[in-house]
Amino acid sequence: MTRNEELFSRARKTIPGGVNSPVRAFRSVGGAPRFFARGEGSRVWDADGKAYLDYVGSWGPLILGHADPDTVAAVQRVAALGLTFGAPTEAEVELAELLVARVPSMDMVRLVSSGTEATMSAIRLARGFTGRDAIVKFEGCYHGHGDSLLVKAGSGLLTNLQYTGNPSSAGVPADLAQHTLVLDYNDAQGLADAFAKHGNTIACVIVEPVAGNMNLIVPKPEFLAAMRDLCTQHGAVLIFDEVMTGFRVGPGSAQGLYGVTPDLSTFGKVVGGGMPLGAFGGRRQIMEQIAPLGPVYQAGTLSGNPLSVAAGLVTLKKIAAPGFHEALAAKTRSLVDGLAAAAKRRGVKFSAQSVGGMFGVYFTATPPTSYAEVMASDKEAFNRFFHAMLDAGVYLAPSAFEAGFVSAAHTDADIAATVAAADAIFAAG
Ligand code: KE4
Repeated sequence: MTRNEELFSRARKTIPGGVNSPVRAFRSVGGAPRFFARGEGSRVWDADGKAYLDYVGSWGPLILGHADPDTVAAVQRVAALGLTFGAPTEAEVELAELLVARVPSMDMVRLVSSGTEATMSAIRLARGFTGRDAIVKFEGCYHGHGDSLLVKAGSGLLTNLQYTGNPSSAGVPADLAQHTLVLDYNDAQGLADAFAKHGNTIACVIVEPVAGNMNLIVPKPEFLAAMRDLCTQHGAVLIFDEVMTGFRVGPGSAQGLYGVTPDLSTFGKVVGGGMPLGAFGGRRQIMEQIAPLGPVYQAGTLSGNPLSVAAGLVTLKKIAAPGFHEALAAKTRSLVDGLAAAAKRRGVKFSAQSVGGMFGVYFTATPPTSYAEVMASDKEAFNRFFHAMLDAGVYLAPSAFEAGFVSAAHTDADIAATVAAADAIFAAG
């Protein structure tokens, strides 16, 4: 057995599925997950000492790459001053001011410890603000594992495919799930029809402004615009779940890229620079409903903890450098263009696309634009490609239903080596 296999066998004795998050388990691609021992820049090393070019980047946070020296130094410096206080600190105010400055739709923001906490809190806030119970989400979108959002959700629930019921997960009471309306992503007419029927009962619409949890799906221009208009018309709160897209698809996140202003936004991943941090924020009138100011309770022992805040501040400052996002987007585009060109040259039915520093690869002739099209893609072909790339030292997301991520640490040589590995695999058929 390899060290990875030994560790996986040992892990399964005490951790359900041997992992602390289902998508890590390789259940849809098969085989033993890689246990990583070290990361540096664009690379990770597994328990057997094998190196991989990493295109998961811990599912998005590592926009600067692994063990960014400035981020690590900031965490080390701050850790020596105390790990947590359970009391306000100046750095939290600095981070809140930075987030509010970078996200014009946010007058105020609350720091939490994960994307799930951010979306769960934003949903409760929308319900408290409107006094309504119904929420709208889209099939294949994943917003963390809060009960109301585990309805036809994406990410690990699609990967494992046993969770595509309604609700997606056991343990979610039917009388809670009934308040979650699930519509089709990119179907503006379907959204309009839902509002026509349920308009005055809908507390909020929550959407991934670029979907990344059913692989990458780009929003149709009219989809987000219609959502904004319908929420305004019916007094519903529009929530952009930017946990994945935040500061990933551009300096203004997805709302800046598409020019649509949500009422609330949620963040995670990049804003913590690899440490546990999430955030939700929006219009002052809504945010002032949050405790201790208002009647909507929300709390957290480690919310805004010094180490996560330090990592977040360094990361957000570094990615604000002139040209950072343009360079990241160009590098990511060179990856997807290179992969698509190699597949075309070798006659393989394959497509790929990117938005900023995130990308999708598909074993379909053209990139899917809907959940149904994603589900029609050739999952087995992806799984074979995944393992062949893994053997070649390239670590893609271990699921056909996840997006990939490029970091500033990926070099042109890394991209070229990745394309060359794919070309050899496509050539081998
Ligand atoms: P976390 O609670 O995992 O920090 O964030 C939940 C979340 C919320 N919203 C969006 C748009 C997200 O993509 C996520 C988490 N993304 C997955 C990857 N697709 C996290 C990986 C995992 O579950 O282990």
